[in-house]
Amino acid sequence: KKISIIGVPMDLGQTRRGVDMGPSAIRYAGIVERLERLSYEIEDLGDIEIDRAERSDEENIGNLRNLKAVAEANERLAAKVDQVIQSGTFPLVLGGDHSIAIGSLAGIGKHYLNLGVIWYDAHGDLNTAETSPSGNIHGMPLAVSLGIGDPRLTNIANYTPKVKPENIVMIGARSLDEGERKLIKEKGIQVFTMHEIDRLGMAKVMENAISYLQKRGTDGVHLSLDLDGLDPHDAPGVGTPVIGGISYRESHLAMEMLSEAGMITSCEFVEVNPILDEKNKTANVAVALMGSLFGEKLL
Ligand code: DIR
Ligand code: MN
Ligand code: MN
Ligand code: MN
Repeated sequence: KKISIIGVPMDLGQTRRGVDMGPSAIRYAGIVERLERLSYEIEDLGDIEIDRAERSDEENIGNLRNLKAVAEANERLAAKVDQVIQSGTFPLVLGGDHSIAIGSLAGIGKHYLNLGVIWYDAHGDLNTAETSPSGNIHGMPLAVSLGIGDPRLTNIANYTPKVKPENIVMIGARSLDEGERKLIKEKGIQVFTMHEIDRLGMAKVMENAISYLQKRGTDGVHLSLDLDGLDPHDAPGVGTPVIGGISYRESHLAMEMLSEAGMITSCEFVEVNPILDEKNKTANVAVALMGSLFGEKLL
């Protein structure tokens, strides 16, 4: 059992500074020790290089902020993730803003015939340059991975799409833009919004999510966990907090159920912003959730 950690100090996919320090904050919160205690062998591959000098107005191409630098970093991330999977170890990617899911999925997708994706997030991340209210690429990675968007993003690692719409499950959505809602309906994406979590409870939602992906016959499942999926009370250190989110306890239950299902083959934890945080609370939450995901038990 070996896990390879890849840090991605990316903040160019949005405008709040500080999320580039997410990987450090998560390391300082003790991720390596936490997973070693579960008797994994941990290899920390360090950070992907981000060309932060590219942050300038000339880099906003159409409605795509910092397009070139985001695309280049994601190419590097895709190559690294690809390498990790080839070597037979589990890729654990630490963000950075959510635009890095483009590179993670580009590196992962080619290794599976029928990849599943769990998108744990307050948002849909299904925007394109045309539908985005912000121009922020961190609001676009799921659309990009479906092959929808600018070719400089959708063609990263030289293939597209990375995942099929019917193999995606979204959990925790409570802030969706109009174009995102349209895409969800058009593509038939499975969404468990906060309404379903309130109504059915997290246990039932996770049972349904897991059995949905099993019935789809997925041969691997990537977990993309945006810390803003949690309620800002439990995870305050995020750039786009949305009130009324998933609780700390519900999130632990979700991770424990994924661990029991034994279905997760890669994951990323993104949007931890230490500048906006309270004494590294959000990075600590991220590490605690990774503990549950990788099999920690109370007894
Ligand atoms: C918004 C915010 N939907 C956008 N998206 C965020 O800019 O596209 N995703 N924060 O995590
Ligand atoms: Mn997100
Ligand atoms: Mn989000
Ligand atoms: Mn969004």
